[in-house]
Order: sequence, then C-alpha cells, then structure tokens
Amino acid sequence: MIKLLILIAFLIFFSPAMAQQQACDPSYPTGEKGEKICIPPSPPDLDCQDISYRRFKVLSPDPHRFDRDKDGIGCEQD
Ligand SMILES: [Ca+2]
Repeated sequence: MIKLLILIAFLIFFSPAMAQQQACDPSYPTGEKGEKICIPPSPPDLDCQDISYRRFKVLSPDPHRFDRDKDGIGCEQD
C-alpha cells in the first residue's frame, strides 16, 4: 500500500515535467533528413526566425504557418 502511494506521488510530481517535454506540435514531426524534431504548439505563434529548423516536414493544420506556400515543407528560406 505504501509503495502504491509512493508511486502515485511520484507520478503526480513528474507528470507536469514530462508533459512539458512532450509538448511538440504534431504538425511538425520530422526534419529535413527525417530526424525527429520538436516545435512547441501555438500559442505563442512562432516564426521561422524563432526556430532553428529549416526545410522540415509540415502537416495540416500548420498552426504556426511555417509552410505558407503549402507544399508540405516549412521554412525553406529565412
Ligand atoms: Ca513551403
């Protein structure tokens, strides 16, 4: 019983930190070479100048509008 309480306390303590770490927008799953990337969801609205990724894959609905010409590639240019 005590072990269960410790486990629950552990989960409550660590879940906000884990949620923060997983806050990646699903519209931007992979980079130019297929590597996993993480761009935080909107808001705040980010622009290409705010992130270091270039030519990454963009899926609908593209909340940050990184792919303005809608060809599925975000931030082709600065
Ligand atoms: Ca584009």
